[in-house]
Amino acid sequence: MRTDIPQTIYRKDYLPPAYLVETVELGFDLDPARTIVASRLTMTRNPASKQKHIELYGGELELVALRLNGRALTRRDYEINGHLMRIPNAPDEVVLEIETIISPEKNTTLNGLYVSNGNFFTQCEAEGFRNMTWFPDRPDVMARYTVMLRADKQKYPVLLSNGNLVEEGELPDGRHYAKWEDPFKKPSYLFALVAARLVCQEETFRLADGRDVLLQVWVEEGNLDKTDYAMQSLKNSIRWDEERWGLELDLDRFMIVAVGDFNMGAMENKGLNIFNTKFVLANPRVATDIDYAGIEAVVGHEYFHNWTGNRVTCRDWFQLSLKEGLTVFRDQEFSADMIGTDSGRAVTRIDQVRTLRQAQFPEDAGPMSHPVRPDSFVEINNFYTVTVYEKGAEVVRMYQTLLGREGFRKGMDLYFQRHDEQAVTCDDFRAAMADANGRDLAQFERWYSQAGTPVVKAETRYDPVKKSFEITLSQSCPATPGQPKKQPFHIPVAVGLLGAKGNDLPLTVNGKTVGSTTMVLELTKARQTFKFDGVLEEPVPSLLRDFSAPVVLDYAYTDDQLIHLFNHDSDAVNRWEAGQRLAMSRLLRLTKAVSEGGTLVLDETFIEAMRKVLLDESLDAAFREVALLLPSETLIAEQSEVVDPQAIHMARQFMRSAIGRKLQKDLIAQINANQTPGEYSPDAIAAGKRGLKNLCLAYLAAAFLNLDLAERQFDKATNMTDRFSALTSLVHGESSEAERALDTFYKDFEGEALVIDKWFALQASAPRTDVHKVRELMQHKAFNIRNPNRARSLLFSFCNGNPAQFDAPDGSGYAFWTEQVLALDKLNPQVAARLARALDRWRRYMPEQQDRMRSALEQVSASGKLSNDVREVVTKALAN
Ligand code: B3K
Ligand code: ZN
Repeated sequence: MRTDIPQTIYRKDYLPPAYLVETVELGFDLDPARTIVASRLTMTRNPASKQKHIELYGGELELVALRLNGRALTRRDYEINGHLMRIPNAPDEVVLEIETIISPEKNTTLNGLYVSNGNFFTQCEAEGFRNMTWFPDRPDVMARYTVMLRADKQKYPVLLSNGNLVEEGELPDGRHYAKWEDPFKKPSYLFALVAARLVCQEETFRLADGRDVLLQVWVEEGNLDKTDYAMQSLKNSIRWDEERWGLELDLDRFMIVAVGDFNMGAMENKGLNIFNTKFVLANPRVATDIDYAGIEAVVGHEYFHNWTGNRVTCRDWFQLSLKEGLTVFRDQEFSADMIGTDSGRAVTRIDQVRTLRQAQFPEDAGPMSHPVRPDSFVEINNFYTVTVYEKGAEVVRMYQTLLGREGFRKGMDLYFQRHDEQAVTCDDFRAAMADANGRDLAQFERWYSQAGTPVVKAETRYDPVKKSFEITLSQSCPATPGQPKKQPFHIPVAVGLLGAKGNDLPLTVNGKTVGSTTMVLELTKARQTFKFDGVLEEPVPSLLRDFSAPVVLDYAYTDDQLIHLFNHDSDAVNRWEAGQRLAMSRLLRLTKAVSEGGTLVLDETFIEAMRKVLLDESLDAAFREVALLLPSETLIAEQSEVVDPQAIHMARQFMRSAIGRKLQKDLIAQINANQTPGEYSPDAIAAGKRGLKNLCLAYLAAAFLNLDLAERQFDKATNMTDRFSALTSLVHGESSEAERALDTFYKDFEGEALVIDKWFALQASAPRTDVHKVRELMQHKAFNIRNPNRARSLLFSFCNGNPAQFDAPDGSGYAFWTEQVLALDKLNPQVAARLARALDRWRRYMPEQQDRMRSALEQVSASGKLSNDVREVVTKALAN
């Protein structure tokens, strides 16, 4: 851990590498305490560079030997400055041999080579490779790798790396070896090795071109009953990539390995994806519908990286969204296509919008706000954000909205044709889209360079004489750190017009009928007016259909208009959105009433709108569920002028219990109507029914009604979705059975780490759980702060998921946060920095609360020994 002032890296400073690496031969003599890493690099001077020195990066390494073209180098032959080694005056052709010693068992950062439950794993993105050996560890250095692994055969019977296994055999002293060769050039961040005691489910799978490939899912013994869904998802991903994009698996073998200690979801290492167990292991007993959906999405995501990320990679880390935004878009489309129905597709789209608003809009409005392609960073790991991922995916989606599906596919084809096996930029992607379609997408660049969430204000005017309808759109974008003024974006705004009967009106522009009842308006100026003719009645506009751009839409809808849209809009996203607007205006009013000690009332109009959608059998259960879900406390906070977390919580609880009380009969009827007896299946229809049923249960629990239903469901459930939902209702409904149920649940699943994570998370986010209770839970024998999943399940669930308690007026939550950020930072800076972001929005609170939050931030900042990761987050939070 460094204590010096962290250095900021700027995108504008990019220089091509001085040397290119042709081949990398790696040898690992694996030992938890002392692993010897030998590397042999063949390098050539890069004609595109003016620099003369070889530059290598290294972390905490013991350097044992360094030879250049056979000659041992002494300390006078190179300089080391922090993490950078320079070897001056090297010839054009170089063979560099390096030997280092590292101690994987001491590596608690889970970055580089580390030990988890006695097994070896690596994580190299973004800059973990340098924690094993000195290397030009940057994504634009792509090389061919050969890897020799040696380890004790008893303890580590399985030795895996990227590509193909070319040799294996015995060694003296009970050791063995395996040699792997990756036929493709790759950057170092895609390197991986696993040395472990694991078992696998495997299958041969035939690709579209007739080639047979070997697919494997590796897990610890005892988890083989939980690999089917990951395997099925992998096969679906391979097929889908062939069918939708014409992209085929380029290897003979593709492996997924699950590990219990992992900083994020999964990693797309070439041919050897390493996964958090959370996104591999599932059976009906231990996994919920949401877990199943997560596995499908993440298995897809990592697989799709094989083309978008691995075959075509990023020139530098500022271009991260080139691979992440695109790959999220691809996994979103995959999940939608797997459901297959229009309504299922709509629900997945609504989920994406919810995530964006819940997490990305606040990020875009806070101290860590950055463009999709950032201009600078201190610690790149802090930039694996919802902006780079989810907003990045929205940016990619907008190309498709502007160019059409076919046009977008043409752009993708051209992108691969031009850039296969290259390290490129977001501009290259945009150029491929533009050139393949003969379109000028120059202005579209601003989606990459300007941070902040644009606001699109709409004003409309109906002329009953001329039968015309005008929509005037104006755009603005709030200032963000370092960007006081913004230029207009190129924004696709999809619109439709609803008639009085709820039907879509035909659209006519300049005398020509538009072929569809939805039209994409292209807003490129600060203000533009679009005119529709032949509009025979005054319409209700349905604006930003399918959430066609990641913006805030500002339009003065009346309640009547919203109810009309909520009942009729053919665009499911806007139908849902109308309901959210109805709920939000009431939640804000209720919050104000709580703050000011006024009386709380909820109007019948709203209740009736909710009842109507609940009972509308023409709608899928999954849609009815999302339509009935209220905006979260975080979302209400984002819309409040000044955040009062306790008032927000009470207002929302009031609304939930009012729904429970007033719709009691209908909720019970829906619980009965949406049972899913028989064998469990995670498909969208069945999951949708469970989702709706369990939401009904939750509304009743919020009103402290019919808790016997939850009790019975908890005892009788045959799958985790129903069991855990019932448990949640018992805990949130403060049932006298809650404690018993929590105990039973713990005992039943004691050996299932992922289920115990749920057990912690539920308690951490329960309304009654205060900081004392969280501290008590930290003393539980199953709590372990070193395991990221466990830390997230308790600490993050409390700090991010229980605002009314975390933001307790006495500041106890912030004191706890300070302690935990500092404790985690000593072990795992990446995880610590994520937790550090819980105070990002401190400036939006009441002044006294702001003081408490600021002083917590200052306390962390004053700690001398901070990682760059946490340092960057708290410095930005405190900056003016
Ligand atoms: N590319 C990895 C994320 C790596 C995060 C490094 N801090 C997973 C993914 O997006 O697929
Ligand atoms: Zn990714």
